[in-house]
Amino acid sequence: MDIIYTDDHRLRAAKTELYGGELVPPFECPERMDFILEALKERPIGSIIAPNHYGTDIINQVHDADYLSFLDTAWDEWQAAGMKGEPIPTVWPSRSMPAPHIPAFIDGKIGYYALSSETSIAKGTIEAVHASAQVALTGADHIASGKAHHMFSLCRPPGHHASRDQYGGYCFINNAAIAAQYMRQNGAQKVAILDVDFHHGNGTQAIFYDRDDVMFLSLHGDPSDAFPHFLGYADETGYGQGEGYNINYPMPPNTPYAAWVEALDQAIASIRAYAPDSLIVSFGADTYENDPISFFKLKSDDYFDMGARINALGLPTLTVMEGGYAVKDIGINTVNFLIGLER
Ligand code: SP5
Ligand code: ZN
Repeated sequence: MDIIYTDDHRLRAAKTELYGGELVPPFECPERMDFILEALKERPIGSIIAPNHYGTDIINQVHDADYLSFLDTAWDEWQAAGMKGEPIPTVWPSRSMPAPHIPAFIDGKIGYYALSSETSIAKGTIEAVHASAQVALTGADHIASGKAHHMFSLCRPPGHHASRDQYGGYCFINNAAIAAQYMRQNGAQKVAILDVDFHHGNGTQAIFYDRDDVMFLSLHGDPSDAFPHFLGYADETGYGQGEGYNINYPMPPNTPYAAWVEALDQAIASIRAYAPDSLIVSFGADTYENDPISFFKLKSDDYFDMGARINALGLPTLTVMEGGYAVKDIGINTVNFLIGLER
């Protein structure tokens, strides 16, 4: 399996994350990629190739134009307003203030377009975000054109928390969603997205919630106990045409692989019944027992089995990198998954 990767992710180097009431160095850091590249060097599974450039057409189909232009200028506007730290929202259009107007000043805009406050925007963020999107589109192209049966888009920043018009959870452009949209426009009638990151893929769910041409399935920490808290419950099953094409598997703290894999097998059975032309896996290594911000108990060897079970579907499969913050083991766990996928 070849790997799409670019060093441009390093342009995303925020200094701060709001965590536990303090500003700490971001969990979602450039070193995550270094450990994955290192593990791929020790156990090579294919060539590492640079992304192609597909422009912004597909991105514009998935995200709103006003949101994308906000991302383009957020850092500059924050700077121009004389703020000292990194852009973090402090006010939202909450239940008592629905938002018929998009404010002009950056403090208001950032609250409008953010779904959470841990994710600082920084100088270079938007460049890295667009590079990550091209990494996803390149992987989608290799699968859609039939050039490859398996492909790994080593995206950073991740994407699954980003919706049509909101960023957060370390995500800005939804890489898996644009990959799915690309595949739909290039031969695939039906695409399934299986999200195995520890966190619910709220952005991906929201983007495809009313569609039956892209099925979304997510295994994750119960949102009652875990980020993103407000989406990812089992009773969210899709809307309109999309009814029945969204499936959530929330699981409690300390879930071990033995229990997690029962949900995986159910998800795999639903994907098989849907019979998509291709599969996208939103892969996060934050299900790992030592992840610093998550609460599942998967062990490194479990990732082989996870990959092998998904591969048994026999579908052309694009794996897109999402989260994983136990940095020193993220490479081992990710490469274990990729090796399992080719078993
Ligand atoms: C892509 C991805 O994995 N994004 C995750 C974003 C999570 N951000 C909020 C984390 C809040 C964690 N609180 C955990 C308390 C653990 N003691
Ligand atoms: Zn995650």
